[in-house]
Amino acid sequence: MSFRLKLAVQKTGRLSEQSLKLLRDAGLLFDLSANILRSSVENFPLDILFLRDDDIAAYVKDAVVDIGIVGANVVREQNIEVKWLENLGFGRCRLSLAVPKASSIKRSEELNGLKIATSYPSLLSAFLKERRIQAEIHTLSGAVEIAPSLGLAQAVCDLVSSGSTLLSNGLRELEPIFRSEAILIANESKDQLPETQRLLKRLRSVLRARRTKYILLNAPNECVSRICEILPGLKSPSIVPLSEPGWCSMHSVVEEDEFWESIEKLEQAGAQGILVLNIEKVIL
Ligand code: PRT
Ligand code: ZN
Repeated sequence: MSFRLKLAVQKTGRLSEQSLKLLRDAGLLFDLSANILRSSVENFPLDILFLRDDDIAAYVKDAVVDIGIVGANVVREQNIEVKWLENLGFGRCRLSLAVPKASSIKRSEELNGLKIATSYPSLLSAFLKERRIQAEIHTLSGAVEIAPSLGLAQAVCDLVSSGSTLLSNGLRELEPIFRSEAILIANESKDQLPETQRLLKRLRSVLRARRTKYILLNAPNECVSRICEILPGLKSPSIVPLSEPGWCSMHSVVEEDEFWESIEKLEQAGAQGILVLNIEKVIL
């Protein structure tokens, strides 16, 4: 039987939906049903395995699977040696220190001598060591936010995305100690496999497309050089003459953030009828 790459994704949780969407956006066809633990991709030599997020990095390291999608926070906390192939742009969160709202503590250094509850003892311990803060770590496997109200700790260190969980538990964020997102990891001897590289290329084309927009605008010929300076494309913009004499249409691919910053400048430079379109894939 020919070789099939094995990819682990989270079975049910915050990364599941977006992980599968990324694979589908990359053109992979596979079936899903409620209790399925493995699915074969029809149009690529890939099997997807559905696992608990805590197990994924270890399975990748032990070559039970070749690659995996998991939060950077989990990989760093477990300190497992795997190849970090790509940041995937979803599952963003931060591991933050927080204290009760009424606390007078304003800076992390003031946690000296106190007890901090967390499910991330390794990341927290590294942070405390670096800052020379001598605090006691109280490790909990979940429901960290209620530790101060139960008298178990004076502070917590937990994942935050919107901040509403901290708020509803009467906590105030002090400082982020680690910023995380979903990442693609590989076994150290599997990252250079042709199948891994082919899949990575496909995923990167989707990720790049998600970050970029296709821009079309009209401009008088005399404004073109100024607009080119404002509108840095992947390469240089395409310029097509319009039927109206002295005018042209300019097309370019730009990072969305960059574009919003430049839009006023583009109008001031003479751009008109600006269209912004989504891109499906960017192959470089
Ligand atoms: O069952 P399994 O073990 O697979 O899943 P799990 O329950 O351990 O993990 P899950 O699904 O909760 O999270 C998977 C990954 O999602 C994490 O490892 C992070 O990389 C990422 N992620 C992104 C988050 C959050 N955002 C997040 N907000 N993981 C957890 N949270 C929790 C946080 O712990 C806190 O309880 O959400 C709460 C805070 O959210 P806000 O929006 O109120 O700030
Ligand atoms: Zn978990």
